[in-house]
Amino acid sequence: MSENCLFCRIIKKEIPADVVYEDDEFIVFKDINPAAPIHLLLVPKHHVVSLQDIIPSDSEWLGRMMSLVPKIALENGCAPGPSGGFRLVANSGAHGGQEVGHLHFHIMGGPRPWSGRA
Ligand code: DGP
Repeated sequence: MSENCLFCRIIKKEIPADVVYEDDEFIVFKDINPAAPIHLLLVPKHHVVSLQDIIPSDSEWLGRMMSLVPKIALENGCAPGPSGGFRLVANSGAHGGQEVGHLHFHIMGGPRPWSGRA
């Protein structure tokens, strides 16, 4: 946990969020500024700043995080199959457009049109 990290504070329930999924390792909540009809943030509970910090020994929990994506998307209204689907975005660092310095995946979906500029 990082004292001044916004997402660590959401994980600790110090700041409210619309949580749609939670387990021992991950939390998923609705983005406060949605760029699509469905816009969720999938966040590991331990503090990792961005994908730039990922090393090979992270592959197991990162694999579990990736494998949650389709389950979370489908359970929260993204339509299945080629006519449905979702967008997955991970902004990393300033040049990647990252604003919150705690690794998160944007999961966006719902009927088009929408910008998806997360
Ligand atoms: P990024 O630019 O990739 O770091 O995305 C950060 C996202 O976090 C952005 O889409 C807006 C969202 N966000 C920022 N502050 C809050 C908050 O307090 N609550 C929630 N639910 N989302 C937030």
